[in-house]
Amino acid sequence: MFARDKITYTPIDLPDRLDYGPAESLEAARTFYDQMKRRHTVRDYADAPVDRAVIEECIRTAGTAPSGANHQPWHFVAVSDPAMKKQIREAAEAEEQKFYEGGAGDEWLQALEPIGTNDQKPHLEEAPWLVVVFAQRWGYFEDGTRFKNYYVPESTGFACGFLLAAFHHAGLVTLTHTPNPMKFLNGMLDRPDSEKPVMIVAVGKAAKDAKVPAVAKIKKPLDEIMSTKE
Ligand code: IYR
Repeated sequence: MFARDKITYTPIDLPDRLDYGPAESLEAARTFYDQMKRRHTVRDYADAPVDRAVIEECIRTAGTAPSGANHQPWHFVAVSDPAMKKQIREAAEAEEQKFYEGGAGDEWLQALEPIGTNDQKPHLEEAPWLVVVFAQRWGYFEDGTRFKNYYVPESTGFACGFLLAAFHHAGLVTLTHTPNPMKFLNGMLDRPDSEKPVMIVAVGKAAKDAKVPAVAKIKKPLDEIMSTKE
């Protein structure tokens, strides 16, 4: 367990400094953009295994994300057991049926039409791994007393972003899935009540004939997402 109560502020020299000049910075920024713009959310998975070691390294990367007071309020459950994936699929589809039958409301369903989603989630069984991300609303000291976590949704959001980027960098594709409610995942995956499931990330190799919705290629131009005050 993370022994937070014994930690006091001790400044150390910034490790791992990258002393890029402006040209190198621009080159690195462009290279990374070029890499990240090739990430797509994919629902069609190849019937091919992915080594657990790859999943572990990507979750390690997610664990480097910044977090409120460095409490790292997250836990990742990596599931490859076919029986458990089937159970997760069935529970998720039961929730999604209610959503798509009208629970979502007309406006939401209309917004999803170009994405082509429905209540069927075969990828939850077909992807070789599901990584279920839990947010820890509070933690425990070694003596069992509780400590508060801060900026929990923001922190887990950062970790999820790092996770998706890491999987993409490793040549894998992902689908973020958020059935609502997701409480069934606590019981299924033996996680305590202090944790809230935030996302199921299906991950694997893309199927040969994988499709993505055309609309997913339309990204807002820079002048729409950025303004400057210089
Ligand atoms: N959770 C549902 C619905 C859904 C909602 C949004 I917002 C999306 O961008 C995609 C799907 C589902 O997974 O189908």
